[in-house]
Amino acid sequence: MKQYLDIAPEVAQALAEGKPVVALESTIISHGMPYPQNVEMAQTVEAIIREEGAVPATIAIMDGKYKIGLSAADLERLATEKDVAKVSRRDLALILAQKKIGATTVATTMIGAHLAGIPYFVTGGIGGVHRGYEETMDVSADLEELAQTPVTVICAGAKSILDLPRTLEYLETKGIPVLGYQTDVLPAFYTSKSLYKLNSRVESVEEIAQMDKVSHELGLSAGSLVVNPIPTEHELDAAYIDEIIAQAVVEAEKAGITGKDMTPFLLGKIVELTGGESLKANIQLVYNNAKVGARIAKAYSELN
Ligand code: PSU
Ligand code: MN
Repeated sequence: MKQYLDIAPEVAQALAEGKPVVALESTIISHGMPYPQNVEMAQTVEAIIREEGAVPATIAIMDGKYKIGLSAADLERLATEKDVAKVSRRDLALILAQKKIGATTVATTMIGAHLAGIPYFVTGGIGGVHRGYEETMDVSADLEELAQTPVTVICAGAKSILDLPRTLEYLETKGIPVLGYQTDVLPAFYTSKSLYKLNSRVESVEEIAQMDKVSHELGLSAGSLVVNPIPTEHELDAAYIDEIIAQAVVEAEKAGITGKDMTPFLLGKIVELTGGESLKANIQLVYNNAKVGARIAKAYSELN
């Protein structure tokens, strides 16, 4: 597998020296946000991670390689090109073999990070069990990846385009720790709180790093989730955004959207229906996750 890795020199050096590195996904750039906010977000997230003293490693598939650490030109390509594939686990081999350009989801960013030896990955929200899954069987491959790949994912919970309580049940079944960072309840992406109580709460980045160390030493080989609430000054009104999401879900059904197109469709619809308000919140929560994720990665590197 390593023959397919193309690790940027700065990232390789940081890893060799045991310095903190934070992985970032690229589907959020190519399929999760409109241009030009997507590329601006991608650059700013990297800058925040650097300010915190860690090295960012945005991951994507390009030229038959799993690229770990991208240039500004690579970010621009992912943000603007029309034929960027959304690459989940099942797509990985084909897109590499065809030497196409592909954006990595949470699942494939975890795979790449793990291959490169990066234990931390920052994003906005993960995929999960979709509403109406009883009919569609739409459960994101992100959850299966979390069950088998030992990377800690820092996110702002999941948005209620998903069935949040069932997503939590699935995570429990698969043995995936969900740590509330200074929260008792699952954050719901656009809002800092949901109705769903978590099993575990942590107060500090050091506690998270210590748990990760034990988990790796035990060889548990599962990932974990750190759920970090959106700062309250940036959150949206719960009733307002729930209504918008419900409307987006109905429109997806009407339009006959299925499979990998579902999440990007819903994200786009929500941006449209909120007149861009949801995008602002989305960007701010990613920045907040980058700050916390870099601090956890630093605490972890100081333990080793
Ligand atoms: N949630 C977001 N923004 C995103 C995604 C999810 O708020 O960009 C992306 C992530 O890359 C995630 C993927 O891994 O969607 C999940 O897609 P699916 O539901 O098709 O598994
Ligand atoms: Mn799906």
